[in-house]
Amino acid sequence: MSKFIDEVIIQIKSGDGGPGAISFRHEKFAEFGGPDGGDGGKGGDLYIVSDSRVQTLDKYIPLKIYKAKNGIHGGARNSYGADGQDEILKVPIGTEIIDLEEDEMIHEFLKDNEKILILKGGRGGKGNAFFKSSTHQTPRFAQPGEDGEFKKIKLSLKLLADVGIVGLPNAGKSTLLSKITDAHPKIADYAFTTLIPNLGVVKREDDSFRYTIADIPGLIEGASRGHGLGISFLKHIERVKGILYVFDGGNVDIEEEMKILQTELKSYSKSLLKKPFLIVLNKIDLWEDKDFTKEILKKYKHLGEIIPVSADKSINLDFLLEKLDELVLNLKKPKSKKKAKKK
Ligand SMILES: Nc1nc2c(ncn2[C@@H]2O[C@H](COP(=O)(O)OP(=O)(O)OP(=O)(O)O)[C@@H](O)[C@H]2O)c(=O)[nH]1
Ligand SMILES: [Mg+2]
Repeated sequence: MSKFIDEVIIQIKSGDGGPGAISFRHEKFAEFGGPDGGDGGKGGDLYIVSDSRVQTLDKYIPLKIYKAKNGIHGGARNSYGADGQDEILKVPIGTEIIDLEEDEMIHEFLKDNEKILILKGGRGGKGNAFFKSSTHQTPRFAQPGEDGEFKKIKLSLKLLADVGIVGLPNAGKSTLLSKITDAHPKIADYAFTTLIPNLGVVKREDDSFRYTIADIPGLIEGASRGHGLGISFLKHIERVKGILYVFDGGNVDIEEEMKILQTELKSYSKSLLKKPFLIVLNKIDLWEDKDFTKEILKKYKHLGEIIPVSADKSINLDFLLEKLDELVLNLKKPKSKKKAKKK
């Protein structure tokens, strides 16, 4: 899966109603039979449904028209035309539908299997049999079917992850994701290995509790001005409950790096800075001097809770997971708060 399309503009149309029929009964001994033109069928509706088995929007062809079928026209002998078949478009959970003409959001899919009626099919036209009355025995007209509706929409996918991993390139974000979730992202010793977001699931052994983590491309200073890979992928962490800032323990000025990351996050959306976070100091296996870890933790403790780990050598990852559970569940026990105060 190398493609990851998270935005596409398409056109959609519901089916036109089938026209009603104009027809007259031909009876052997009746000079004029009565009108017997049947009604046309209803046009198909257009639905969009969220489906957890769909991961991206890459099956949608930009600007293509996705159509429901038209209703069939009515027939003689009062036969009704068949209704047109509905069209159902499947999208990943986390997709927003935006009406481009009105410039407004139609719907945001936050759950699996939500089925939303976007465009209603046109009504079928009435056949001439419908228009017969005591004063009008032989109507020679029928109703046309009602036109279906049309819209130009944008589908925009924002991943629905509980936690987002943010860091400079090469900090070891993808390595961490591969160790604590079921994901297998590409890992390499150069900047911008990750070009598209990766999503992984953290699972507990008894399957009682699970949550998702998104690993996004590395951020650099000036990303908001288009440097590196830019910041548009930050939309994928807009909805996370918490952020994991990951730092390369080889570069010891965490404060400076944190400032760079937060400046870029802020320029995307201030709300990202309001989310709870943990700081992960990665690659501590590279340090010979174990006291160095203590020193660093003390020096930067004003930045927030720092968890030293080695993603590559799996050091301290269980502790990190415990902290992540707390972050996600927001289950900070009062006990641990007291402890923190004593220190
Ligand atoms: N020594 C050591 N190396 C690590 C550790 N974690 C990751 N690395 C190495 O650091 C390099 C970068 O790792 P990635 O996981 O690709 O880093 P990333 O932050 O995802 O990088 P981008 O996707 O480019 O932003 C790779 O060579 C990893 O093997 C660690 O705990 N210790
Ligand atoms: Mg990566």
